[in-house]
Amino acid sequence: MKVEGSIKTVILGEIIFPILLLIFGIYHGLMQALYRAGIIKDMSFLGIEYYQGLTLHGVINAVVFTTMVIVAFGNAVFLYYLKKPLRPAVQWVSFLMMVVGTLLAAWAMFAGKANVLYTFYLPLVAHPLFYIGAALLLVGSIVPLFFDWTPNYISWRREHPGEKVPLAVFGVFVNHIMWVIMLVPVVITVVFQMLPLSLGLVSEVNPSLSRTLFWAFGHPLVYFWLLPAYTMLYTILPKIVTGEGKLYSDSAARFAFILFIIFSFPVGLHHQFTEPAVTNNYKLIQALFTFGVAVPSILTAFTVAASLEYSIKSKYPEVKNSLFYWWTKIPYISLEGDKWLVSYFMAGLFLFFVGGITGIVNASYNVNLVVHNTSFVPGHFHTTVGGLVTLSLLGISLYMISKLMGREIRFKGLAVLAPWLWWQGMLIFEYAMSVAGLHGFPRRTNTGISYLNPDSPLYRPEWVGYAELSAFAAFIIVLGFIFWALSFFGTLLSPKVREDTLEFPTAEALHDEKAPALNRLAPWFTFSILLFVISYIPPLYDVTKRGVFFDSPGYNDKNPVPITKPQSAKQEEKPTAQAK
Ligand code: HAS
Repeated sequence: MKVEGSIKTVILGEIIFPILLLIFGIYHGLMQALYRAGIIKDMSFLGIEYYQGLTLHGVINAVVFTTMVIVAFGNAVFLYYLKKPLRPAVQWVSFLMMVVGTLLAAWAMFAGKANVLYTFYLPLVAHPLFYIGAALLLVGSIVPLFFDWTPNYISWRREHPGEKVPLAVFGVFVNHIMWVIMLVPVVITVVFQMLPLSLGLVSEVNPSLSRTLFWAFGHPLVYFWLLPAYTMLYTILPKIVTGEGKLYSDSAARFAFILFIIFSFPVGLHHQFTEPAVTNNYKLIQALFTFGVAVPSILTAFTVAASLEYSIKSKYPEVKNSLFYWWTKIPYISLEGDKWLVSYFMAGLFLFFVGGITGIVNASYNVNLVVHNTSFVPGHFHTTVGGLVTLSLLGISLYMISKLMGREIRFKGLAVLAPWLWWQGMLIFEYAMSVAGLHGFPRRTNTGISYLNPDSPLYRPEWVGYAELSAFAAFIIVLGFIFWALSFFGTLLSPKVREDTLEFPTAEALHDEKAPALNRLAPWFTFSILLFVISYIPPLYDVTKRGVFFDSPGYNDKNPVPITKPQSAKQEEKPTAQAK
């Protein structure tokens, strides 16, 4: 379909703007690996400090790039499948809010006034513009849901009574409603804790409360990143793998999305297993729910594998009776038509297999105590958000600009090799980080000037080899990104060769069962919100026992200990003074 001028500009902007920033994000990823391996032995490099670079790396890659491209994909999906126009005013407001917000936060980070990492919970404090910028980005990202997608969804359903809404729309819609719900706790901590502290309106805050509210957002956030990738795996991958492939079961896919609605929220405490303020029982309950949230991913693994098997075996009868040999017929490296995209999804799936296993390790309460705050955790998330999610978003970005701008994909060979370099690099990186993590190698630490420095009393020689291996892996990953970027910018700057259009290859379902319960969202969301609230009442009570908003002064990276005593400590001192 043809996309009207200004809507096309917005969708392209939502892809190109974050990708320009991503260049900085990826660069700072490489710098991290070099610092940690001791190849850069300093507190800063080219005027950017270690924690400043780490914040830029996390915020740009995991927050800005993902959010904006997910909105672009959502806009395109709603347009293409529902064939209903998007409103230019709504789209421009959303886009400009995201751009201005990102620029404000970027200023704070580049100026060194927001070295708070991408998990910006207290007691680290940033410049107010960092929070205002983040808020604009997040609010801008939900504007299309309220003013474009929901009205279009409702009117489509009215016009198509009894029909299932297209699966891609279902996935994107579910994901964005979840996004709005998960924003509530983080907005509370930003508005009532972070901003007042940052503006100097209060001198003390409660960091345990902030962490709990942050993680009530922070874990569902990972599914906000993941579900667009799953949407592509269910709709696009089975089709392009042979050109006429099918999705094995439509209901299995919808059921997986529904399970995410239920289980994505009551699990944030698995990031706080070591949080002293929360009672262990609640942590255990949320650990069990975390195993629940792995189920829709396992379901996805089976549905995607069954779709691939069915599609390949229908196209190549010679492998019909094989148990595993059909895997060799998947076009892992193909320049034919849209098959180049297969390499992004398959490389991503292979990485996610590892990411899933390490996620289960993290979730296993007592085992978490071995890996928490070690490099095992970044090992895990570079194969999830840095694996399947990033590869799917890079792939779909290149796909969308080539279609929307009427360009042929330039340097297609590089575009196909890019995800495999990324995969190889990430796999080595994951191995090095995980094994080192099991030996206690810490995360978020400039180890090159401390533990890996032979002149330091902290020197730990057993970590050196792993850190150097992860730096080597980082070079392979960056090479993969350079291949992708050459193709992306080559395509962007090449002349138009055909009509610009918006289209997504879409697999029909082999089993398209009628399952009306899976098509109604309201009951699932009601249940999910109830479960979310109930599962968080006891931990929130725990963390507010010593004061709701005021407990501890803020820290910053220049001053890692509080200057004044928390009010609760002062109150506890009073009886002692009286006793004297
Ligand atoms: Fe996680 C920490 C547990 C999934 C991202 N996670 C993080 C952090 C990030 C992150 C960014 O329980 C760090 C936060 C920070 O900075 O502190 N995570 C899980 C669990 C899952 C999980 C149980 N995480 C994700 C996804 C992410 C993500 C998805 C991003 C997109 N994670 C944790 C825990 C922590 C944590 C703890 C805290 C650790 C700590 O101590 O700080 C599950 O959802 C995973 C389920 C996935 C599967 C895999 C299914 C496999 C598929 C591939 C099939 C392949 C095929 C191809 C068909 C069960 C779908 C064939 C392939 C072959 C090889 C045959």
